[in-house]
Amino acid sequence: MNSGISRGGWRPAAVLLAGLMGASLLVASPAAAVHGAVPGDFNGDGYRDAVLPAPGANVSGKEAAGAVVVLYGSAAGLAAPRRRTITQNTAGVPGTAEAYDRFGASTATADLNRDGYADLVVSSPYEDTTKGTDAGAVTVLWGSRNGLTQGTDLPAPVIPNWPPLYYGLDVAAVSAGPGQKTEVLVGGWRGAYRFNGPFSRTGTFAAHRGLRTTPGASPSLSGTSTATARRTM
Ligand SMILES: [Ca+2]
Ligand SMILES: [Ca+2]
Ligand SMILES: [Ca+2]
Repeated sequence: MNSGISRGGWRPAAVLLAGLMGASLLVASPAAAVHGAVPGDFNGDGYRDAVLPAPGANVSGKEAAGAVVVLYGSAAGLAAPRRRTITQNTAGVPGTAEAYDRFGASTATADLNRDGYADLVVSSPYEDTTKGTDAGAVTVLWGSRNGLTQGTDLPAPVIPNWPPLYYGLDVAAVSAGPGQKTEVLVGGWRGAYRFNGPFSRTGTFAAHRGLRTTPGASPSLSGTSTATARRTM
């Protein structure tokens, strides 16, 4: 469950982030209040919001279950009182906080469903699922007028002889245009997975594929399909 990362490895980052919360992040945002015009604006008020991942966070006694802290911006900048902590135990978020899930190990932001509200991709690469121990999980938290309140899973494609492992070690998201131009890339131990839009906040997407990496060989595409995201844990 805990392979790959030492138990205390995330604490220095958490301390650094705590320091940033009290210093450089508390600056005035120059953003104009235009809905949909500001990257990283989860509640569409025109002010960029900030994400502080805390994958080493203890959640209800579960060590390193993980959390992300969202600081909502305003005309006065970011401030600790306008923060919200999100875990797998938060209502509307798939899954349950368990020891060493490390929810928040990687995050990425883009407006995946093109509704004007930025969305947040959050991984928990040490999640145990029906696909195996430490198979990993990736969740999309959808932006709305009330911020990030609902999430759906972005499950690894089912590819024969290629079960996911540490799915979500890294994530990236791009919203470069409608449809297929919107993408989420998920890195795992055995390769990368690519999801194409259009995405919807009910958890659907158009297509995904696995880019398998074999030592000493060139990466090759291992599977392509059309699917609806559903948690199978
Ligand atoms: Ca905002
Ligand atoms: Ca979990
Ligand atoms: Ca959105």
